[in-house]
Amino acid sequence: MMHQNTPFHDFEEFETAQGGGRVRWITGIALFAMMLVAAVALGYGFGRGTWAVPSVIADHVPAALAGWLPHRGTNSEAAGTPAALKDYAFDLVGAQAKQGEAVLAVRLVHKPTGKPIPDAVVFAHRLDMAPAGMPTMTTELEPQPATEPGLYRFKTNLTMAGDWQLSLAAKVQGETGTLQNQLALKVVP
Ligand SMILES: [Cu+2]
Repeated sequence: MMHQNTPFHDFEEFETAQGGGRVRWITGIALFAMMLVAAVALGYGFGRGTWAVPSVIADHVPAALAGWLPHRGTNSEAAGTPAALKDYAFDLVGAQAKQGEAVLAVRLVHKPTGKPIPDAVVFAHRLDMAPAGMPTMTTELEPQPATEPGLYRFKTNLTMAGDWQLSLAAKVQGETGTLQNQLALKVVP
């Protein structure tokens, strides 16, 4: 064959190539397409929470990033929370909200003492309708200034009535690791 190791230079060359070359060319395209589909499927799985990042990787990701990693969507108190942080929890102020624009407030408390934790770095990284079977339906979350210590607020738009889930992560001063909580929110029309 003429072009053992060189790719085809133009379409005409492809057209006039003998069977072997053409088959290899088509196989290459098919392979690429399959990889593309696999990659998209994997990404979709991550988005839906079907896949979780293996702990081997997740454990070594900087805390600032960890909150943004995809994680399984169903557990309330995420399994990834280190033991020292099990004493901390988020509480949603008002488990019910009206449909439309809203400011959600969560309180971060140290459970044994009941004290609010004011200086945590809090990420509200996802608000979605996974509990209503719509894990891909998400809405915006915009951090707002705190109005009292230990209270963290986020502006959002609750576009649909039903069951929502707020995924939060926090770095607590003096504690290693990242606290991860998922809070249920009921939105009424
Ligand atoms: Cu929905």
